[in-house]
Amino acid sequence: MTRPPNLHKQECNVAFPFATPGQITHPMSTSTSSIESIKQASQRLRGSLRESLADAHTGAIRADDTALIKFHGSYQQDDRDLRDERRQQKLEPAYSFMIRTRTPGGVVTPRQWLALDAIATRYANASLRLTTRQAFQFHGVIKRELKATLQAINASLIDTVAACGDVNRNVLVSANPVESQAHAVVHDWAARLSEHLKPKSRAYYEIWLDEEHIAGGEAESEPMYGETYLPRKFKIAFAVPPTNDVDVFAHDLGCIAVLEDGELAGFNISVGGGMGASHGDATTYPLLGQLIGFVRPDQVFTIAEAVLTTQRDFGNRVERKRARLKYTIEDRGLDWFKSEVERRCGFTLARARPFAFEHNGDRFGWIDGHDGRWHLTLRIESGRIADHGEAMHLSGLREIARSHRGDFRLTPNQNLVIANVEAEDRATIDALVAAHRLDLYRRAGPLRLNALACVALPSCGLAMAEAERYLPDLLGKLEALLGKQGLDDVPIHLRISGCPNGCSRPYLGEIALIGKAPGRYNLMLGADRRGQRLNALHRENIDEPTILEELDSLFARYAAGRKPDEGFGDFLVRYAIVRPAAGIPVQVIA
Ligand code: SRM
Ligand code: SF4
Repeated sequence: MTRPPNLHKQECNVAFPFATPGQITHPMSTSTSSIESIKQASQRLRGSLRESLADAHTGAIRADDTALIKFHGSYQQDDRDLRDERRQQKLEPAYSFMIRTRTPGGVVTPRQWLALDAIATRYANASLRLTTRQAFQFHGVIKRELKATLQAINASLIDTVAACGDVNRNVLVSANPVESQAHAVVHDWAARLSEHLKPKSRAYYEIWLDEEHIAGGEAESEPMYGETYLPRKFKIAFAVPPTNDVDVFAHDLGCIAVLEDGELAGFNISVGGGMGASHGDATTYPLLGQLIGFVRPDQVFTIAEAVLTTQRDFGNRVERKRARLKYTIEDRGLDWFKSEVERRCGFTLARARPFAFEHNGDRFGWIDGHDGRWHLTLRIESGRIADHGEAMHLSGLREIARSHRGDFRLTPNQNLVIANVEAEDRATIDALVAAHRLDLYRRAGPLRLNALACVALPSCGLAMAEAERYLPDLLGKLEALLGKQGLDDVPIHLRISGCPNGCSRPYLGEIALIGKAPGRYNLMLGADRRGQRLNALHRENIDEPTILEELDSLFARYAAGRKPDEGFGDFLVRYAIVRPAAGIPVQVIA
């Protein structure tokens, strides 16, 4: 099996020796990364977190604990807007904690919504952030309230276990799983897999929920992960064609549902997708996952465990930047990887079955569930729910949650579905949506509806440029350019990330801006709208006037030369304005 050339990538010629399971070997160095030592010494993720939390002299936790707390679903951050000022005042940075939920497929009840809203208002910065992985994030929780916040989240029957860290993360599922019985079945498999792949350590329950301590952790074991867990994060998504809203090929493990006569026949399996890259480091690059075959539903736990443990045993534990599954497969070859996975599974994968994706966006507005229930997808810009001026989004959704009898579903595009609404409740919800200006989906054009932005400044410690805070302004300027060409109604997918790590999956945007420095971005172009072709670098390190000038001229060429229904990315590729690597064929026929 070979993959087409990837232009994001410059060659890395590191040859890995063959390791036996459990061995940690890498030719570049004989030492493991420091995070590996921290995990190893942590007594299964306990570290000195209790002591860190008890230390009232600082708003921070101990350095090693900053690595461990991620496994519990939290990151230590500091307000970057205040960094200089506080440095001048000789104060420590304004430390606070981001907390992320584990919510497989992003489904919560109205009661849970109200609890999350209350937590955001009481402990965080009065906003809920819907993520690209169907989770909620709270920002700005201070150390002395961290434990109470996690307790409140758990009291709502939502946890944050393994929401971050070197483990399997929140499992994505196509966001409209209520349209058919098979969608619901897929969701159920995903939720059960998420549970199955959770770490077994009781550290979380002891530290945050005061469960009795098991001395030294000896009595517990971590059979799937071992003492050092995975070399790096691991991500799974379940797609239900024809929608690829989960961007299934961006994940370490992708499960593409195959429905036959409306029933779930099984899943096509893709492996080795990932977005992360570092500027100027040619050994890191985004990659699409590759199909390795088909499994029945009852084989999905086995294949997931086999892929995960192969990565556990052969992933790079020295260079964290190359510790993702995509590089393990690049370095050892897909044929090797597939046979190792099959050996662990004890069965051979069947040939992948045909499937076709139509798009990777969300469908806004009301959708008929054809079972007497309706689903309303709202546009939530950058996934941020707060009250600002007339846009009283947090309050509005609180009001809706008070009367809603169905559930809420987060989409992998940072939007929100008010799902399972009885026909007679639609008018009430419509009125609340309009009263709180949650009706952007009615007012905005397709560029604004489909755009994604990562969090970036001020909370993200890795941001090099703005993303979420810049998006509304940028969209206004681009909408004006599109309007000039009569392209207002053409769906064009734009994604912006404050750095090359790719949290908004920007390498799958028809237009993407990747933060390089304050006010400066790399302009990437040419992905499709199905999540099946990566874009390519067009202009490097450019400022806003240059971005607008460049896109203005490309929009003009597109308006003049496009075929009916031809996407912007497809047009740019047809005209050889950008030359991305070949992607996954539109129709995949085994
Ligand atoms: Fe991400 C790190 C936010 C989805 C690739 N990501 C971060 C951190 C935690 C920064 C850090 O390490 O200090 C960001 C916190 C910002 C903040 O202040 O909240 C962050 N990532 C996000 C979210 C909130 C973006 C969003 O706007 O929705 C998403 C939360 C997902 C979730 O609920 O679990 C988020 N991150 C992604 C995705 C998209 C996806 O998974 O579908 C990717 C690309 C896919 C992938 O993993 O390949 C992604 N995040 C990264 C990376 C690069 C990983 C790599 O392979 O190199 C980092 C950096 C790292 O891990 O060292 C990162
Ligand atoms: Fe932060 Fe970079 Fe992720 Fe944006 S892409 S949230 S800047 S790590």
